[in-house]
Amino acid sequence: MSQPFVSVLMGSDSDLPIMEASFEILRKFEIPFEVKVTSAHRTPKATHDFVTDADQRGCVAFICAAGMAAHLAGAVSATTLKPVIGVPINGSLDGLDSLLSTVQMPGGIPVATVAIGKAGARNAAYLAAQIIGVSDPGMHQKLIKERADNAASIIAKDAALQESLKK
Ligand code: RP5
Repeated sequence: MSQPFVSVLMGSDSDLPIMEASFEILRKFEIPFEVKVTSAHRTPKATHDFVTDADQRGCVAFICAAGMAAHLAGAVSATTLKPVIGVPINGSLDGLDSLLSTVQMPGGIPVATVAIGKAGARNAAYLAAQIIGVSDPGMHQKLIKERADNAASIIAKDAALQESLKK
């Protein structure tokens, strides 16, 4: 891919149902992306090689989803200077294990950690869009419209609620 793109990495295919929420937002913003199942623990060398290659091919940001002792985002951040967004997957302990494993990085090797589960998967894609939007005015405009649409939908929900309460 010569266009800037986002790489979405998952520790296992069991993370896929959650990460579909990320793909949906990336598609909405027309951001090219690739998806790879690769594990910090089970395939460490393949993960390193994939990230190095994606980095050289022009990946602008990595989204890394993993559950349990979730070290994928941290391992990716250790391999690249591109922004790394970590999505904690709720595979066990309500996702608290993966949240702490993802967020508690030592100074100098950052992982931008989002919420556990689907909300995090969605926000990872929004954050990637915002990273692209810093230098892409078209993406910036799309984000402005998205925020306005989001606000309009909440206002509409409130209006519907107020109507239903009158009955
Ligand atoms: C993590 O272990 C994966 O990201 C997944 O969330 C979890 C369980 O993996 P599977 O046993 O379902 O392959 O590395």
